[in-house]
Amino acid sequence: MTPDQILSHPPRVLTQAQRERYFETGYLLLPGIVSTEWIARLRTGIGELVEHSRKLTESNSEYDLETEHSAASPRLRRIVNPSSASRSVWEYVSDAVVADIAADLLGPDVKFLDTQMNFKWARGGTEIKWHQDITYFPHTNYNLLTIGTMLEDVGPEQGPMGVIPGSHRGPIFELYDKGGRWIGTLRDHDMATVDFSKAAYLMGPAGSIQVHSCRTLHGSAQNNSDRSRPLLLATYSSADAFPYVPYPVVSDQTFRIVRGRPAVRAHLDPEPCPLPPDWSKGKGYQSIFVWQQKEDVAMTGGAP
Ligand SMILES: O=C(O)CCC(=O)C(=O)O
Repeated sequence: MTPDQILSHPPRVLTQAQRERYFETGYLLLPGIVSTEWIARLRTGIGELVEHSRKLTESNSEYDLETEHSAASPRLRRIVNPSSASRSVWEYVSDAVVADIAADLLGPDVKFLDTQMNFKWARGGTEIKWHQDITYFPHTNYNLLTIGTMLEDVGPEQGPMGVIPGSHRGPIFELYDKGGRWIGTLRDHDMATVDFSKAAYLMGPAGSIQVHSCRTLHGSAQNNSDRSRPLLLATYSSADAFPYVPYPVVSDQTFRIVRGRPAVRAHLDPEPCPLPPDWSKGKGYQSIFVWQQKEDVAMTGGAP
């Protein structure tokens, strides 16, 4: 669907002006839109998963731990697909305001892809370097987005996520170094082409929502403040977008239709997208942090 086709459907929760702004800028910030009841449920659900992490001494496919993590003092970078482990998180992302926002921006037929719980723990929570999400999971079209729910207040010193307005209409960058090694972030010479003075930083009280298009350039700094910045991210596509390489973090919820109906045809956008490594090979997909921080074996891409 084109933006005009999406906008021709009546909205569920957003105003027409908010929808138009999203298509214009590639992002949206909705301060304090989620109810305090939902935020309390999500904090409880995520808190239970953090409790579970006390038993872990190293990262696994679901829990990405900071090196300082311990049973006495958990420190997590991320939980992968917390919606698989927490009923509250799944009910929230599949049947609450976030799914309606996705329908307002993707069209009435919406497919759920994954959730990521990014903690950005107080006093050192890791930087996320600049990238576009679509290069991690190319689809037949670009109607994909990620919705972040702020579980705590987010201010400038906590490493809020920054976006480059309008970058969703610009080039899609390759995320390999010159040796063909996946780095999951822009190369220096591509970074030099971006005007970072235009960055908008997404902040607000707990219960605020941020949305970014899969093509929008974004990143966030290390959190050196005394307050963590837990951000629950949910990624969706229009039902007629299909991945043409293995999706990085599949759960039994991935590809479920959460609004409207399944597509009977794929929508094909003619603009090609750079390919990620083959996530079905080797150790497969681990975490955005692993490659950006150069912590593990190289994944390479390009022709087989
Ligand atoms: O948590 C953030 O600040 C950025 C999230 C992000 O870009 C990602 O997880 O891919």
